[in-house]
Amino acid sequence: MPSWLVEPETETKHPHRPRMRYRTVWISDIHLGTPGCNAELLVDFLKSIECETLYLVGDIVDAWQLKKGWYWPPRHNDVVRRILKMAKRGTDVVYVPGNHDEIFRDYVGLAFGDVTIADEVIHVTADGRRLLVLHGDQFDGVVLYARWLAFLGDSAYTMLLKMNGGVNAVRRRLGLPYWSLAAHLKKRVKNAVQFICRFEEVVAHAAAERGVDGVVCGHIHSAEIRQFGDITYYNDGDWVESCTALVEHADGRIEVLDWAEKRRLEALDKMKPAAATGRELVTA
Ligand SMILES: [Mn+2]
Repeated sequence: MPSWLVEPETETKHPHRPRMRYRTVWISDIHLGTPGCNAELLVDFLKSIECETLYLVGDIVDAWQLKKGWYWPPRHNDVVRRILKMAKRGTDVVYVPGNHDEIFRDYVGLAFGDVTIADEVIHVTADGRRLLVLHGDQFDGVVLYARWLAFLGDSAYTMLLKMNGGVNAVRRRLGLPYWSLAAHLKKRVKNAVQFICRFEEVVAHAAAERGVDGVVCGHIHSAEIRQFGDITYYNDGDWVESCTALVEHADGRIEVLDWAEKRRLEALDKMKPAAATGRELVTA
């Protein structure tokens, strides 16, 4: 076992703070190995929760960026160590790789210690709904050519889905940078909103075809809960731009948790004089 796994963690603030309990937690698009990753906030979040199942919904490690130039500060170890600690303490940790960590897709079906790796999973909520859990990059090609596909039909749709994975596998072998729809669209900001809408529709459509009640994904860094007919679309957001997670309560209720916002509000609250918030009366 590498030494950094057994060494004590770098920070031990709030050792006795009570943890928030959830049945399930979904996080994705952490992008460890890049300066954009909000590792401190994520460790703070993971230390604040307890859950039966933790889904890592892809792009946890950014292998494409690491290949370009190594970037791995100690706080990125803290994230990995915290997740492994949760797994060791009994949380069922399921890792569903994404496009930036697709190297792990070669290990689907295997378990690393207490962490299971799967390409996609069906999660059953406490109220009995079946949710398809996958990263979401599988649909990039479909989203890009959605308008054409309306004319070309289902076989073209299936072909595009297969091609999407193939294209990047070949690019990886040739040492070319990763091609992503998200990056492609960032250059054309005007289309970003339209793209997000279309992505949500395409994913919900795929879920409907699979006969599930809903779908949980990440990939587009945009946390959301939306209803498309009978299908509920859930996106857990990211830990680069927004610092969000999806949480399932004991009764099956699922909500987006905006951790950065929550911490911001708490900090603001502390700055207010006690009389103004009425806090004295509440705690006295
Ligand atoms: Mn992705």
